[in-house]
Amino acid sequence: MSAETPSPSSAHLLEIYRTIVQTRLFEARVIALNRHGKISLYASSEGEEAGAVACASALAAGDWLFPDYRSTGALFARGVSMSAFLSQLMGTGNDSSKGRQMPTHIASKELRIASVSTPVGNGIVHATGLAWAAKLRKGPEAALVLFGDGATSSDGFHAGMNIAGVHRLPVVFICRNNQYAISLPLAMQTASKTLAAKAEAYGFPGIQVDGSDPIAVYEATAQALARARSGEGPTLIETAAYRLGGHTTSDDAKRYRTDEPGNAWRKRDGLENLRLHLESLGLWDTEQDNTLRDEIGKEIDRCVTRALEEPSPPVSSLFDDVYAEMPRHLQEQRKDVLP
Ligand SMILES: Cc1ncc(C[n+]2csc(CCOP(=O)(O)OP(=O)(O)O)c2C)c(N)n1
Repeated sequence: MSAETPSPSSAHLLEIYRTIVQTRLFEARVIALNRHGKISLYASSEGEEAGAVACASALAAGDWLFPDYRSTGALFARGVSMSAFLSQLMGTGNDSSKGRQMPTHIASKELRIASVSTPVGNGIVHATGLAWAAKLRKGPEAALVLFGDGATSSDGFHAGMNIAGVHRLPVVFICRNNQYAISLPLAMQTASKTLAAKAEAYGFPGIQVDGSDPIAVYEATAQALARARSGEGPTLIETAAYRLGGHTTSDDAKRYRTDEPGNAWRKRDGLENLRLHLESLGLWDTEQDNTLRDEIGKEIDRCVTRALEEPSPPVSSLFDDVYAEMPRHLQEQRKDVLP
């Protein structure tokens, strides 16, 4: 990192830590809700929260975030409330997409968060498109897109990286290398020595950062965003991580891998790393940590209780929002469904 690397202030570091803890506690509850049949599917980011929170914390208000389905920490860092996310995960009437999207596929125009897109790698193209538009309009905003190692084999990755390099677009690519794409290990995904190396072919820098070091992730992202804004173009940041859980709550990772690597990665926990760092700076102690966890736990209780009481979206809403003028076949279907 260069001498000008923007480092997070103490207040910002504490905020990042709180958001990482919030993400960990929230996801544990979401998985319990899934087991109780209240949420159909969830992709846990356990062990990867620190990287997601840290990179999104480097964004400016006017920038755009393009998350994927394993980006909960980034959503919280960007300002998504636990209530709004629970409504989305449960598909209640308060969900902005009215229960029509897969769980985790949240979007917010106000917070400048593009919708999670199910096809792997799509977000890369969308973020590149936004960055291209920003450049043409001479806007100040940059785009940050999160994706996994498996997405580096997608069409979207190559198309997005190529155009971003050609036009020196203000976009930052964060590739969470958590070493698995569902059951496919990294060695079967690519023969490249690193994922960061792929940037070289497209003519811009690719760097590797430890995803369990939130300060390093923040600084690398802040520096890449600064490059993007000054017209120097894109950056690919590969964050080293490990997907500790199954691919989603519907996956059983024991069927295709052993527990040993995960056990070793648990000791590299970004949450613990930052907590120890804050303690060493005299900014944090065990009592504050217990209080924080207690407060967040109670807030999660309140949000879950509220979300469970929210009514489902009305069936009539199924037909809304797609066509300015509803085609005849949908009008007929609507008549069949509604009393
Ligand atoms: C184009 C496309 N192909 C396949 C899938 C099915 N699929 C969903 S997630 C996933 C794995 C993605 O792995 P990775 O990008 O490494 O992210 P991770 O889940 O490990 O965080 C696959 C193959 C899909 N959604 N889209």
